Amino acid sequence: MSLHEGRLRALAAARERLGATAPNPAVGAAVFSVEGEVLGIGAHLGAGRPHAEVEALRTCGEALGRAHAVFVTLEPCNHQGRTPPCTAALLQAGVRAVWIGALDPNPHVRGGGADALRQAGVQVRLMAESASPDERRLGHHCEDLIAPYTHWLRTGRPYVTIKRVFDAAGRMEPPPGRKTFSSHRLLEYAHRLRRESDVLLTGSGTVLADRPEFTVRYDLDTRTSPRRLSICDRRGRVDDAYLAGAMGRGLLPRIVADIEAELDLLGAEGAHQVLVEAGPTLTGRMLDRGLWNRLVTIRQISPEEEQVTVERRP
Ligand code: AOF
Ligand code: ZN
Repeated sequence: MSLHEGRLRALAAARERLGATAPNPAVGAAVFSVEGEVLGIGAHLGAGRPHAEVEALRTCGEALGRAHAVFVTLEPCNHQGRTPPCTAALLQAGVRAVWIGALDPNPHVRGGGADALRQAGVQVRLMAESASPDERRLGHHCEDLIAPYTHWLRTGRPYVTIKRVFDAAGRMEPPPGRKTFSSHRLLEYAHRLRRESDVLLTGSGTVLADRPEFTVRYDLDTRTSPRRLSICDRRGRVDDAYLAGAMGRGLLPRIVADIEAELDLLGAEGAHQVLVEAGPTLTGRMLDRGLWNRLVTIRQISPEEEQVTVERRP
């Protein structure tokens, strides 16, 4: 495996954890020997659990003595939080070079980990500043990976992804009796969007019309808390049986009157990413009020063909 492939595997390991680490970011790391052999790969499992670097060093096992360089998607922390500083763990393992995918946007951390490593004589390289196009691209992927975390730190609110589906006639609601996609690829994509979110947000209209299950297939057994399901229901129309059913499926439902107040509350609770799966009324209201960061539009062109477009709010 090449150095670059090893780094991509660290990025993939981090992506697997999206939606399971809040209020911490998803982070992945890879450990290399001086010859560039991959000795270990690890990811941060969630708040209160070991950081990615520590996990990656642990998976080296007996090869740990040969650890020479570490790639980490996020700048190693230099502070005592719920876990000890990663900079110390890297130094203790005898690591001589650290490649950083993205600086930590946390203002209390940013640059501190990189500086501490440099001061200890470790060669530190930021992917964003690399002369290699592959490394700069990797840096951008690492920044994209933490976009919800960065947004949450900056605004105190979660990053909002709106998913909307148009049928072949351009109507936004799914046709009666058809709640799901025909294409396996799209169904998987829709489930991945749910899995990567800390919160699912919908409206009473959708609940009453479709009684959606909001299950998250391919979920991680490492998630430590149930996923929040926020339901905008100003008129109190959603029945207790639906809420009880949602709890039975491992969701944590909450009836919401005011979307903006709910985004503030979710941010205060540490949620980084919200996925909106709602009907035209709530979706339209959130778009009109600019309460979104990413808009995923799925058009069903024919029963066999669907088209996906993704827009990001500048
Ligand atoms: C890393 N590696 O894998 C992660 C980092 O309370 P703690 O100890 O878990 O620290 C949380 C903070 O550490 C978090 O806000 C972020 O700045 C950083 N996350 N850092 O070196 C990791 N998850
Ligand atoms: Zn750390």
